This record gives sequence, C-alpha cells and structure tokens, in this order.
Amino acid sequence: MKSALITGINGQDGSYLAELLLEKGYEVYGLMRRKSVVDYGNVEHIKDKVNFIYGDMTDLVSLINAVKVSKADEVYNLAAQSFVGTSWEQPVATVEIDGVGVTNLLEAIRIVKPSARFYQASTSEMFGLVQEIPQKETTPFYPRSPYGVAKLYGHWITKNYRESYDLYACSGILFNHESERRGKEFVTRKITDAVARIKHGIQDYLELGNMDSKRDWGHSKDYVKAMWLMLQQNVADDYVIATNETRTVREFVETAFAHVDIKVKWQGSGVDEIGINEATGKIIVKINPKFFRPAEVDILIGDPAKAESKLGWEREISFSQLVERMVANDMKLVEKEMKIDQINLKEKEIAIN
Ligand code: NAP
Ligand code: F7E
Repeated sequence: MKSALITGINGQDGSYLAELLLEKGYEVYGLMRRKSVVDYGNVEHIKDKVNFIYGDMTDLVSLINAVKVSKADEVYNLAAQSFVGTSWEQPVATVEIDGVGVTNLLEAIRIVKPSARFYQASTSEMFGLVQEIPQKETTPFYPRSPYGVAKLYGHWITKNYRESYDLYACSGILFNHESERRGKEFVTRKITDAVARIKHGIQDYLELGNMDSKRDWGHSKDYVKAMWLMLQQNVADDYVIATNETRTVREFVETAFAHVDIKVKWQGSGVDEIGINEATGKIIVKINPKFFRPAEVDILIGDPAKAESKLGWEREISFSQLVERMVANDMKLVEKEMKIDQINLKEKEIAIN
C-alpha cells in the first residue's frame, strides 16, 4: 500500500485529492494546523479514513516529523495562504507559508526520505501581467501580487531541488479551479452563494470589484487527477493545467443567475455599473471599489496541451456544469439554513407563549 502526505488537506483541493487517493488504495496522511476549536473543514466526511498530523508550513521540525511519521511515498504540497487579496494585507505571512514553507518541506524530504515524490501547487498567478496568450510552460512569468511572487519562489525552489538533489519534484501550474467546496471569499463562490440568497429573497444584491477580469475556470475534482498523474511518470516535470477557455467575472455572474432563471440586464459603466433583474427591475449587482486590487491580473487562459499529450489528462466538467453544480449546491445550503432559522423562530415563539 502506497502512503501519501497531503499538506492543506482541509482545503478545497486537499479534500478532493484525499478522496481520489483513498479510492486508489493509498494510506492518506494529512498535515493540519492546530486550531482552538477542532475543525476538519472539507474532509469532515472522511476524517475517520485520514491520519492527521499536526504541523505548519513555517515549522521545519513539524514537517520533518510529518515525513517521518507518514513514511510518504508521495508528498502533495497544497498548503498555502491562497487568497490573492489577503496577500497585500499579509505579505510576510504569505511568503513564509507559500515561499519559504516550500523549502521547509523540500528540506524535510531531502533529510528524511529523498526517494519520496513531491508535488508543488504552483499557479497561473505567476503569469500575472501575461507575456503571451495562451500561457504555457515556457511563457515568461510576471507575478502581480505578493501571493504570485511568493508562489514563484516556491516554483523555482522546487525546480532547483530537482536539479540540485535529483529529487522527483514536480510543479503543476494550475489555472483557477473552483467547486462546491471553494471558500466564500473567492469570486465564484461569492457569486453562487449570493445568487442562491437573492433567489430566496434573503439578500438584495451582490457587491463585486473588477468584473472585466478574465479567468480560465475549471473544476477542482478534474485538477487533482492531474496532480496524481504528475507523480506517476518516469521523469519529473512541470505542467500547465487549464481549460483553454477564458471568461469575464461578468459572464460568470450572468451564467450563475441564468441557472436560477434570472436574466441580468447591465446598465452604466465603471464603478457606476449595475446589474438589474430584467423581470423585476430590482438592482441585484453593484460595484464596490473596496474589492478592487492594488494590481490586477487582467486575463488568464492556459494551454494544457503538454499535460493532455504526456499525462493523458483531460477535464470532464465543463464551465457550464461547474457553475450549475456550484449554484445547485448553494441553493440547497441556503434552503437548509432557512429551514433551521424557521425552526429556531418557532421554538422562540413557543418559549415566549
Ligand atoms: P485552500 O482551500 O485555501 O486550502 C489551503 C490549505 O492550506 C488549507 O487547508 C489551509 O489550512 C492550509 N494552510 C494554510 N496555511 C498553512 C500553514 N501555515 N501550514 C499548514 N497548512 C496551511 O486552497 P485550494 O484552493 O485548495 O488550493 C490548494 C493549493 O493550490 C494552494 O497552494 C493554492 O495556492 C494552489 N492553487 C490553487 C488554485 C485554485 O484555483 N484553487 C490555482 C492554483 C494554485 P487551514 O484550513 O488551517 O486554513
Ligand atoms: O478572483 C475579481 C478579482 O479571488 C478572481 C486563487 O485560487 O486563482 C485564485 O486567485 C478575479 C480577480 O481568484 C471580486 O479581482 C471581482 O480578477 O476568485 P478570485 P484569483 O485571484 O484569480 C489562482 C489561480 C490562485 O492560485 C489563487 O490561489 O475576480 N473579482 N470582484 C473579485 N474577486 C473576489 N475575490 N471578490 C470580489 O468581490
């Protein structure tokens, strides 16, 4: 039985990867941060099948311990301060986790088990101010946020350890991938959550920043398969994982509302742009400049040709299916929340009477 260590196991990708590796018969170990209230996040449903090890990417000793305890054949480094917006507020923490943290983990592997195969979660944010369209493995990097800069360090140190110590170390340059398990601060989940609330009449409108930025959005479940494939090859290498399609945030908004039969009519421009529910005339989308970023990545579109030909990777979930799944999931969650609120209200009324 193969053993795998996943850092960031409680996050979106960590949870899908853990499911995939369990299905394949791996013994799965997950690095988890100690919290005052224990919270398994996205792996709550499989917590009995995973071996958790407490640790932190900024603590080399804990990573040495994690590699020792897990005796991992494969190490997937998914842990990160992954929200681009926060990287301007916490630039030092971001580089300590997303940059130096990668060196810590590579050192732990080099010291404890150099035969372990290593996956680094690199990102399309490294392309930032894009130098080529579409972006591929050979496109020059130009990160536009402290997150992108920190991840670029993680990317190069992975390459450097591969070349210096002959470690089997790969970087997956993954473009945006979303899911029902995405954090609500990311634009896709923020939109699908708001769509469900507006549809149910418990939220009036959605506030966004730059709706013109373009992203190449796929589903996390498809992307974790690529991570595993990268560690099953004869030679370690780096790969772009993307859909080769790009859409604006505005198009994501329109598609999400369309799944609950709301047609959005746009009026105005710049910070005065609003989205109106065509059927009711109500404003359902507004711009709030607080969501603009100090520097923006205007367009991302990746070319996954190398991954498709060398790894045999292909995505199964289309853009429309991705949005549909996220909206359907948030509709269910909001309905559940509303039912609980109703029960609580009834119990309060009974107590008062
Ligand atoms: P996510 O949901 O934000 O998960 C990040 C995980 O990292 C969480 O489990 C978090 O733990 C953990 N973590 C944060 N700081 C840590 C630390 N100091 N020590 C140990 N663990 C720590 O992110 P995701 O979307 O699954 O992304 C997975 C990885 O892929 C990240 O490295 C991200 O930067 C990268 N990536 C993501 C995308 C995307 O579109 N999703 C694209 C390219 C690359 P807590 O639960 O304790 O916070
Ligand atoms: O923003 C714009 C925002 O925060 C997407 C991470 O997984 O993918 C992700 O980073 C776009 C940006 O993701 C709002 O300005 C408009 O242009 O969903 P996001 P991201 O920054 O692309 C990469 C590949 C990663 O590696 C990261 O870890 O949407 N946008 N209005 C907004 N974004 C947010 N969050 N909130 C808004 O209100």
